[in-house]
Amino acid sequence: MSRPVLNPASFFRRIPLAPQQMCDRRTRTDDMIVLCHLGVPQLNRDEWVLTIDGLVEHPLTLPFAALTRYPKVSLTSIHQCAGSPLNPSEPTQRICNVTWTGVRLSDVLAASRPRPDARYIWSYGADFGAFNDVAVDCYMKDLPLDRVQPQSDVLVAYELNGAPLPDIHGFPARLVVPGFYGTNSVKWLTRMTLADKRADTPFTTRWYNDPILDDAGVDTGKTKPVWSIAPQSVIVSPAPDETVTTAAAIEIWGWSWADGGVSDVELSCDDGATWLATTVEPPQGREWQRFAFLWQPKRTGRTTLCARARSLSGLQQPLDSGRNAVHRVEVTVT
Ligand SMILES: Nc1nc2c(c(=O)[nH]1)N[C@H]1C(S)=C(S)[C@@H](COP(=O)(O)O)O[C@H]1N2
Ligand SMILES: [Mo]
Repeated sequence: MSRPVLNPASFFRRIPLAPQQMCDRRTRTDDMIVLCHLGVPQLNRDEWVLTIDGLVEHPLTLPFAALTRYPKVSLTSIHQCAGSPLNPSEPTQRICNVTWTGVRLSDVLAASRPRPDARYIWSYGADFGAFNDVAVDCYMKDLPLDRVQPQSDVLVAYELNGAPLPDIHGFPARLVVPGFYGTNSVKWLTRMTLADKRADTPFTTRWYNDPILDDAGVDTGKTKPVWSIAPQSVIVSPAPDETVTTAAAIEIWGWSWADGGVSDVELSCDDGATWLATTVEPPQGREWQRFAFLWQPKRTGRTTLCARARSLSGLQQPLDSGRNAVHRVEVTVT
């Protein structure tokens, strides 16, 4: 395929809603994160094809109409940008909760008959160019084949919130890996290659890799890919700098999420000195979970609210370091 036109032709992004604006359970498409490292390829759905090759018995070349003949599935999932790969431990809250529709990648892969030695899927986007002065032939990520067992919820998606994918979100089709950071959900998907090892490209082995620390917190010199979403939470209400009174109890609420779901969220109304249990919704598929706490403020003055989530797998949100560090909201009590 000849190279598509990119418009915009280089890095383009939109930061999503601030936590106090995340009032709706499902995020409107116009309020979502947009993150395009290399620009936005302008693709024609009638010319687009998805190639499946590498360690497969039966390579496939699927035009859009052939892709959509696989059973159609929809799911609502958190979709989170891990933050800038140039500043990976900066805490961010680039999160939304949206509905994707498409086909199961496992159904497509079954038709290609992966060979027993296939362990990873390398996914290629149609975008190309330079990011941070490093030239690449395309955006590319890899995924363990284990994540794509039969009936897995990894999708090749062609709709977002019930409408065709907008061009900035990957038109005409993209990968969606629910529970993994957004960086893994390759937009403008054109090729998937099955391989017996990880892909050695800037987006797979250089950027989007976190240092592995030992039990004492010391860097081991090894890294791990930014795949599974760590537990995190945001306080939606009250908003920063809001004034509350000792005269009435108010509801403090927000969203919590983690790959595999959240088991509990604790809240502190004194900047982490003491923690209280909140009421958290049970996990519903891949969606974020609302937590709430009825707070009766007692002392007047400035105070800091913070929430910390724990995943069902037992990980807890760190107080101060890392992309998922707790979100703090300062309010005034009168
Ligand atoms: N082809 C391609 N896919 C991509 C990217 C990209 O630059 N090119 N950015 C990734 C990153 S870092 C994120 S957070 C998500 C953002 O998806 P969205 O813009 O549809 O919200 O897309 C991912 N997929
Ligand atoms: Mo991202």
